[in-house]
Amino acid sequence: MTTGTLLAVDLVLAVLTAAAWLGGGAAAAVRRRPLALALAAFALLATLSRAITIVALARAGWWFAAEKVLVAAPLSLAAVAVAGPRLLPVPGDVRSVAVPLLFVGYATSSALLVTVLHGYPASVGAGLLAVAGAVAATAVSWRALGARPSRAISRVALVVAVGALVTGTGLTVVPAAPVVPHDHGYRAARTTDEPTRRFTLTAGTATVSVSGRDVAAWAFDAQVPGPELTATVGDVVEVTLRNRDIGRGVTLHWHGYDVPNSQDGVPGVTQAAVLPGQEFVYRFRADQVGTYWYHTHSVSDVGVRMGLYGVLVVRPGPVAGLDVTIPVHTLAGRPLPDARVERVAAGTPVRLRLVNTDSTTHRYAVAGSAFRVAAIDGVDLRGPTSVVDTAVLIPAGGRYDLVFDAPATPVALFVDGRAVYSTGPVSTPPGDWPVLDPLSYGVASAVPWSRFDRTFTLVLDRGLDLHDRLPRYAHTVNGATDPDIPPQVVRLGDVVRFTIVNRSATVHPWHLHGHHVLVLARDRRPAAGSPLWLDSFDVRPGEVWEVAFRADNPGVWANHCHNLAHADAGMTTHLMYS
Ligand SMILES: [Cu+2]
Repeated sequence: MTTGTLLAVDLVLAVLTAAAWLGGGAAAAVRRRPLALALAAFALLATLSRAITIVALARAGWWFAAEKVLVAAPLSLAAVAVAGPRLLPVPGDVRSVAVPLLFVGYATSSALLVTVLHGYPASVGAGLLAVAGAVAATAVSWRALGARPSRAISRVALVVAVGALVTGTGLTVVPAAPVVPHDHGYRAARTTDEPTRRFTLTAGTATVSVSGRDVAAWAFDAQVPGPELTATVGDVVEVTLRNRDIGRGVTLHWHGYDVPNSQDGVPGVTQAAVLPGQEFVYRFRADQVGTYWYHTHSVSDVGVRMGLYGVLVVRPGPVAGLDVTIPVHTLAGRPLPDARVERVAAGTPVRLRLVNTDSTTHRYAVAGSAFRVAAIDGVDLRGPTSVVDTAVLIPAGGRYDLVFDAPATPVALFVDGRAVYSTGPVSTPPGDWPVLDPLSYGVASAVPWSRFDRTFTLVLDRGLDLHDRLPRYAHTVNGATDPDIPPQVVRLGDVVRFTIVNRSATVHPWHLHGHHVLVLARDRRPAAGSPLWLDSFDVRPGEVWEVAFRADNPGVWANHCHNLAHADAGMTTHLMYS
C-alpha cells in the first residue's frame, strides 16, 4: 500500500471511528439500546485498529504521523480510559452512558480536526484546542440531556477552552512576515558585440479561437499561446514586455531558465508588476539549450490560465529533421492546441518538445513508433533507451523532449487520450500503457556531492489559515502559508538538500526558480536512472522527494507549487542567499 493510500485509509478510519462514537452516544440518548451497544463496540474496535495505520504512517515518515501520535492517539485513548468505567457493566437505562459515549466521540472528532485543519507540525496549541473542544462539547451535551455538570468541571472547561483558543490559534503571536528584499542591485550585463535576439511581447485582453469557438483570453500579441521565442545557444535574448490593458499587471517569468535574479519576473520579489501602459525589458544570455517556457507571474493562477504564456526554445545550432513544439493548455475549459497533421518522410529525425502549461499533470503517449526521452526540463538525459507503447506523465510546468526517426507508417501523439499531433491518419489510440518512470530511465552516474551544507524539509499539506482577514482553507508548507513561511537561507556555493513531503491528498508539482535540482531519491529509493536535473516535479500524495543543488545563482527565488491555484492559496516560499 502506498503512503498516499495509507493516509486516505487512516482518514476514513478516523471519520468512521468518530461517527461511531457519536452515533452510539446519540442512540443511547434516545434509548436505542442494541444500536448504541453495537456502535460503541464497533467504535472501540476501530479506535484500536487505528494503531495499525498510525504506526504504518510513522514508519513511512514522522511527518505523516506526528499529530496522530502526539494528539489523536493520546486523546482518544485518554477519553476511552475516562469513559470506560462508566460504560461497563452497561446500566439498565442505556441513556446514562450517552454522555460518556459522546465524550469519546467529541475527543476523536476534535483530534480529527487537528489533522484536517492543522496537520504538520503538531503543536501544543492544537492539542489544547482539541481537548478544549471535546470538553466544551461534552459540557453542552450534558446540559442538553438534562443533567448538570458540576461547577468545577464547567470552570475547568472554560479555562482550558480560553487558554487553547489563545495558544492554538496563535492569536497572541502573529509571526512577522519574513523580509523578502527587492533586488535592485543586479543589472544585466550590457553587451554590444554579441548576437542579440530581440522580441517585443504585448500583453492584452483578446478574443481567441479554441476548437472553433471564440473565447475571452489574456494574450501576448493577441495569440494563445504567445509567440514562440527561439534562440541559439550563446545569443543574448532581449524581450520588451508591454502591458496594454491587463489591469492586474503582467511580468515574464522564464520557467526553467536559470536567469539572473533581476530577470526572473516575480512581482514583489524581483520587480514590480508591469501595469497598463508600462513596459519592462528583460535581458539574459541564452546559455542553456533546451525546451522552456515563459509566463506571467503576476496573479499567476488567473494570468497563466487566461493565456499569458508561450514557449522558449534554445537550440544548439541548425536543426536537422523535424523539430516541433507542443505546448498543452486548457483555455476556457477547452484543450489546446487543436489537432495538427504533418506529413513526414520516412527516416526523418523527429523531436517533439512537449510542454505542460496547465496546473495539473497530463499524460502523453506516442502511438506508432518507439521513441527515446532525449531531455527533461531542458536537460539532456544520459543514455536514454528506446521504449514503445509507454506513456509519460508531465507535471505542471514540466517539459519532455521525445525523439524518434519517422517510420513509413503514421505516428500520433495523444494527450490524455486526445490526438494532438500526427504524421498521417491516426491508426489506433494508445491503450492502458505503462508509465515511464524517469527515476529508473537511462544510465546512472554518481551524485557529484557527498555532503550537504544546508538541508531543508518542506511538508506540504492543507490547513486553516487564520492570519488573513477571512479564515481560509489554505495550502500550507510546514503548517504555514505565504508570506509567513520562513525562507530557506543559503550562502553562495552551498550544496543544498531539500526533502519535500506531501501529506495532502492532492499532487503538488514543485518548482524552484533560478536552479535545476538533481533528484537524489523518492520514497527513500535512490534515483537509479540518468541524472535528473529538474525544475518541475510532481510530489504525489504520500511521496517524499529528496533533491539537491549547488547554490550558484544569488538572489531571492520563489520556491513554490506550480499548481498555481495552490501557489496563490499559500503554497509559496522563497530561497534566499545570505
Ligand atoms: Cu500544490
